[in-house]
Amino acid sequence: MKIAIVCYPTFGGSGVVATELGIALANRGHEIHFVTYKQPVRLELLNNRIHFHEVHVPEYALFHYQPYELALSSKLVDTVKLYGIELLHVHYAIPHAYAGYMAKKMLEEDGIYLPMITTLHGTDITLVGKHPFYKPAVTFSINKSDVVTSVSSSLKKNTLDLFDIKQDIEVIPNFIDKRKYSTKFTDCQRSLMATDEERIITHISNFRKVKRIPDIIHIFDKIQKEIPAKLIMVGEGPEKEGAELLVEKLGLSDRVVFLGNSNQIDKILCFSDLFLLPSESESFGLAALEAMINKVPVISSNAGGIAEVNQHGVTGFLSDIGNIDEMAANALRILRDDNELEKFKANAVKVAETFDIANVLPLYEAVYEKAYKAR
Ligand code: GMT
Repeated sequence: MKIAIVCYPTFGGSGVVATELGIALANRGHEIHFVTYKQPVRLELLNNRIHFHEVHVPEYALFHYQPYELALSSKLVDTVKLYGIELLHVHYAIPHAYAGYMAKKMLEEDGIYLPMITTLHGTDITLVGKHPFYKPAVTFSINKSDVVTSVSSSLKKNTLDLFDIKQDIEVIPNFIDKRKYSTKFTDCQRSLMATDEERIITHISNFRKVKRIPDIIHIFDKIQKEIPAKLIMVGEGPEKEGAELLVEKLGLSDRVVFLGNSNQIDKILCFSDLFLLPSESESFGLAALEAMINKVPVISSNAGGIAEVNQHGVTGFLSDIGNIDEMAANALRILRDDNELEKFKANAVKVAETFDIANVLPLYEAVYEKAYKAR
């Protein structure tokens, strides 16, 4: 099939999922066209099955806000006509489902019917989409999608609770490609980060408020008072500066490393002993799954869909949002004892493997088929 994928091209989970899905579909023989404002960060190789079409939004001084949705829907119309695209998959309702629907309607004027799949990722529903300013448009564009999928049961429930949805929502979980992890890194450079005695704790995110970055630092503070440890903070975002100040205030500067955004997270996770994800809200927690496939147990909150990934007492532990004492105590339960750590590491990878793309890709192909046949 010739499929256009619309996503945010950034380090955020929705962009990562959309990109990895596109690459996997191309490997299965589909022709994939990414349509977005920048080449997705995880997209390294373009070839005759993977194309990238940049949406340009010219700056015009009259506009207080430049009309990205308009440019995106026009680009979609052109791309569909030029390449004979048969199906549109938009990731993130805002504004992609809305722009996709406009493209659909414009194409219908020319007798072209383009089925549209919308995948909900979380923030488009739980944080931004439910705001009264956006709600009518988000409800409309979800209801006008030919197929709607959500990345967890928890997100499906939230969507049905928050919006007046007339559509079925199919849960298709996020995934990893276990083949990528089947050969062990031989260059896992742990010694660059910590001594043999130290445990390495990692957090990866876009440092937004929802990630509760100060909780991570306080949890780590409690851990390092009991055992030798280092904290590696990967990513960029609005909460980073405050986090650096907090680290300094708590006298932890020699134990906490801020690495910024990275395309090498597997290499960082490769030498990590524990992953922290105490988020306020998380539809799925792709970062936790990526940690688990790298044999890293997870200490997390029980927000949203995290419990569908991190299994309490098996791959790590879950606590109520903000319960940093319990999170630190559970982290120490895992980290203090080599045998316990090994047990959690083995469980983490075992559970992560159930999210292998080989199990998930057919689910997407089935919904594509369904939408295509119904056109
Ligand atoms: O929260 C993020 O890190 C980014 C955000 C996004 O919009 O890309 O992630 C959302 O989608 C991911 C992929 O489906 C999920 O794994 C994240 O849990 C979800 N974030 C939230 O729900 C806050």
